[in-house]
Amino acid sequence: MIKHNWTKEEILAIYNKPMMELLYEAASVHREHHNPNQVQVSTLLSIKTGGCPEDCGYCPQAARYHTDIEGNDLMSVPHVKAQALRAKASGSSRVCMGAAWRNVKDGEEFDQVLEMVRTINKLDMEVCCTLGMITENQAQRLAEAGLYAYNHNLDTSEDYYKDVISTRAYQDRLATIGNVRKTNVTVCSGGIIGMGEAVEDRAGMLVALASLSPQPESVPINALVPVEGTPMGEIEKVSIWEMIRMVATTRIVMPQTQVRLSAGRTEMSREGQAMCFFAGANSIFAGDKLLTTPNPDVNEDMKMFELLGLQPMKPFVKKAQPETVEAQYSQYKEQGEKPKWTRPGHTIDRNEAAKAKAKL
Ligand code: SAM
Ligand code: DTB
Ligand code: SF4
Repeated sequence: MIKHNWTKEEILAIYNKPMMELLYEAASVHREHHNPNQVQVSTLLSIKTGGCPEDCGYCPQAARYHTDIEGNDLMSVPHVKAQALRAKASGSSRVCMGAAWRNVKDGEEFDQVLEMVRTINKLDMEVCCTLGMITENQAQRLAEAGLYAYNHNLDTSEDYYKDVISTRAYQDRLATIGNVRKTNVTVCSGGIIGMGEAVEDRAGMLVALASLSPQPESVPINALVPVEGTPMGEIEKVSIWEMIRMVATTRIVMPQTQVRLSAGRTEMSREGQAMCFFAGANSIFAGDKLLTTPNPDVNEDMKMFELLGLQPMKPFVKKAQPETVEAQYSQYKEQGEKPKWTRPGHTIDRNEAAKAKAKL
């Protein structure tokens, strides 16, 4: 039986346990539900980089901040296919395509993304997309193309979200996750630690994720990668112990979920990552780049796997491969909807300061 009604207090009590107790409990839950020697490996691909209209305080792709990233228009389908084949050859079972969009708009670009999904699914790899907010119809069209997972992070607690982003509301995130849930696409939703949030906010995010029914099939735990020019560029990096506590707590409250050790691995030693795997992490992002920031070298990761006796998981172990419906046979046509996603528009001082600095 999966427990969905975790309280913040219960989660905090787990998070703050003596480290050895926490590790023992998390590792025990992990073994009950998963093979502890298997780790799912995903490769990220930024199919549309930079120029995003949102003001997410952590994100180097927000157009309003001045960062050094190189922006790109939407990638072509053959380019994506070539990258997916490379990822497959290096042991990845999943490709996660990210676009710096606020939300998906029906039209040529979305059609091109649907073709990317069809192409990768036909390579017998799990396909994930993270494209911002989507409607139910858009989720259905992605499902029909053969999408395996949709990533849409809650990022932090509902309270702290207001200090991170002013261009959309927590409810919009939950609504998109709800739209994905109406299809057979699995849900990937997690967050970031080290953005200046309190431990209570980490627990608050886990309450929100664990209360979803069913719980997300995967939960990425990112450590903030502070990028110069963003409002969070100067924040001190989070300690490995906090990462281990967060992974272990996530594992305990969401026992069946794939817990993904996500951004921030370049700062972690092998020993630190091994503790995270012991504490229940069973997925990573591989490849020398995340979306715009560095990630450990694939060969180094494979050496780490060998050292720890870990094996990359095969695709479709947890859920069968979806079928791909070709565009001409599609049941779900574009509706040209204009959904009213929220724009709360409150002011976040550090976001405003970073924007003002970028203008100078
Ligand atoms: N635009 C889409 C959205 O926001 O959902 C998809 C791409 S967005 C870059 C995906 C996720 O990357 C964010 O939700 C956030 O959790 C993570 N992310 C972005 N910048 C990060 C950073 N500097 N450090 C850690 N995680 C980050
Ligand atoms: C997730 O939770 N982390 C990934 C993926 N989902 C899309 C993205 C991490 C991005 C880190 C900053 C960058 O490289 O731009
Ligand atoms: Fe845009 Fe996503 Fe970055 Fe926010 S996290 S600025 S929505 S790309």
